[in-house]
This record gives sequence, structure tokens and C-alpha cells, in this order.
Amino acid sequence: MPNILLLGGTTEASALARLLAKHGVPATLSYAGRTEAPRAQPIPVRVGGFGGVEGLAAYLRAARVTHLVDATHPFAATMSANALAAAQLAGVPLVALTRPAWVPVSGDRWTRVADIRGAVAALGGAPRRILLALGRMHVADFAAMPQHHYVLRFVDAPAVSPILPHHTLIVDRGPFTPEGDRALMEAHGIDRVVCKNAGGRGAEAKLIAARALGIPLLMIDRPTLPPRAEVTDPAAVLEWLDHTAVPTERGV
Ligand code: 3Y8
Ligand code: NAP
Repeated sequence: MPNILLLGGTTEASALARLLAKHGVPATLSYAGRTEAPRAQPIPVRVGGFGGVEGLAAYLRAARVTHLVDATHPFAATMSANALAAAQLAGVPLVALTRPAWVPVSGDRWTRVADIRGAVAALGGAPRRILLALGRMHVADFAAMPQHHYVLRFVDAPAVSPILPHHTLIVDRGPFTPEGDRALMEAHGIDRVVCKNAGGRGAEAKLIAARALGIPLLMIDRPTLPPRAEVTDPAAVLEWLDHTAVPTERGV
């Protein structure tokens, strides 16, 4: 009998959870616990870190997980690297459910940067009004460029006010809509957007809105991940499960 551990936190992970529930496949979705009220799921949920590679390998063994699906965000590089290592340690097959990186289309005014530091460096010069659509974890890096007015969007209200001297804080969770993001950019007079190359549709709205308004966008490239089996469609995970035998009990 299969027993899936699904590392979640993305639109695709939630879509797969619905599919697994529909097919009655025993599965648990795992959140890190970064948000106050993560989306309810149709399968059992666990919340919190595992305690690194060893902790996850121990969890896989103790919970008799037969298949590990890494459906975390492309920027959750530590989790993805740990998942691969723990799966190998525990002898559990792993597949990643990810989404293709966005590529610029006509009308886009992208400047690509390698990482958050590159984005900060690219924001030198005259004061601008910047939509910093990166969530909460990287805001402090932009204190190096205090001349700008930043419009921030967090999932939850922060305990302390962000340290950027000029900022507007919006508390909202996605998925977002192009209409909503366009209205936001117009209302705040945005003249730059900064975002991660998350891919997928749940965060794409700001790209579409920036394109429509002709606003330049700083696109942060994804961290490189170790090679692993990858699919980009939740249904492909079901096929993978069918073709990946449940590891037999290792003889003792
Ligand atoms: C805790 C689970 C679902 C999944 C929804 C997707 C879409 C909406 C867009 C913007 C960009 C950002 C951020 C974003 C999006 C989806 C998806 C996605 C970007 C939740 C969720 C968790 C998180 C964690 C959170 C991070 C933050 C990043 C906000 C739930 C809502 C900016 C990434 O406050 C914090 O500490 C937030 C941290 C990691 C990145 C950061 O650096 O702040 N996601 N987001 C997951 C866990 O605990 O394991 O609460 O329901 C999930 C989603 N966020 O099922 O509907 O599929 O990507 N999430 C980015 O792309 O740049 C917002 O504002 O335009
Ligand atoms: P990360 O930096 O790669 O991981 C840091 C640590 O958080 C991991 O080592 C692990 O702790 C714990 N962790 C991460 N994801 C987990 C999960 N799904 N279940 C249990 N523990 C998890 O991760 P992150 O970038 O902070 O992402 C955290 C969560 O937010 C993930 O679910 C991710 O899919 C989601 N998310 C992230 C982004 C983003 O921009 N990074 C965007 C959207 C959604 P231990 O070492 O203790 O096991």
C-alpha cells in the first residue's frame, strides 16, 4: 500500500493533494509552518521542519513513507536538497513537482539578476516606487537602498514594522489576479517590480500587470538545484506512482 509524503506550500502541491484525495491514495501534506493559517487540505497535514536531512530520513522510515513528492517552491532550495538526500538515505523514491521558469514575452521589460543581492545592487540611483513582491523573508536586504518607496506584500501581518524607511505594507495571500495587481500598481504609482522567477500561475499576475503597464521588472533567477526526477503536472505524479513500485521491506 502506497504512503505518500507531499512537501507542499505551492499551488501545484495543493492541486496534487486534491488529486490524491480524489483517488483515495494515502498521503500527508507537509508545511514548514511559515504562515499563520495555511490553506486547508483534503488530506492529512503536518506542520514544521523535520530537523534537516537526518530528521527527514528518520521521518520517512518511522512513517513508512513509500514515495516522497517534493512540490515545494523553486526557491525552497534547502528543503529540496534535503529531500533528495533524505530520500536516498531512506531508500524512498522521490519526484519533484515543479513549474517551468517564466520566460519573457514581447512587451516584457525584464532585467534578470542572479539572486537577491543582485536585485538590491540593480536598484541603485534615483528614488523609485518599487513593488517588492518577494514576501517577508528578504526585505531586510533592501535596507541598503533606502531611497526608494517600497510596496511590500506579506502573507501575514508582521510582528514588527519592516525596517525600510519608506514603505507601504499590504497583507494578502495569492493566488493573485492580473486585474488586481494592475490596480495595485496604478494605485501606488509603481515604476519598478522586483520578483522571483517562481513560475506557475499563482504568482504570474504581477508579470502580466507590469507588461500591460510597461513597467520594468527585475527578475531574480532561481537557485540551482541538484538533478532529480521532475514533472510539471500533478497528473504526471499519479503516473509516476503507478510506475514506481512500493519499495519492499528491506530484509533484516
Ligand atoms: C507557507 C501556504 C496554495 C499555494 C499558494 C505559488 C502561489 C500563492 C505567490 C507576490 C508573490 C512569495 C510568497 C508567494 C506565492 C502561492 C502559494 C505563493 C509569493 C503560501 C503558504 C506558505 C507560503 C510561504 C511564503 C514565503 C514567501 C512566499 C509570499 C499557505 C501562502 C513572495 C514567493 O511570511 C513568510 O515568511 C512567507 C514566506 C516563503 C517568500 C518570502 O521570502 O517571504 N511563500 N506561501 C508554506 C509552508 O509553511 O510550508 O499559507 O497556504 C503558499 C503560496 N504562496 O496552496 O494556494 O504556488 O507559488 N508566496 C514568490 O513567489 O516570490 C507572493 O506577492 O506576488
Ligand atoms: P527552505 O528555505 O528551502 O527550507 C528551510 C527549512 O524549512 C527546511 O530545511 C525545513 O526545515 C523547513 N521546510 C521547508 N519547507 C518545508 C515543508 N514543506 N515541510 C516541512 N518543513 C519544511 O524553504 P522556504 O523557502 O522557507 O519555504 C518554506 C515553505 O514555503 C515551503 O513549503 C515552500 O514550498 C513555501 N514557499 C516558499 C517560497 C519561497 O519563495 N521560498 C514561495 C512560496 C512558497 P528542517 O531542515 O528542519 O527540515
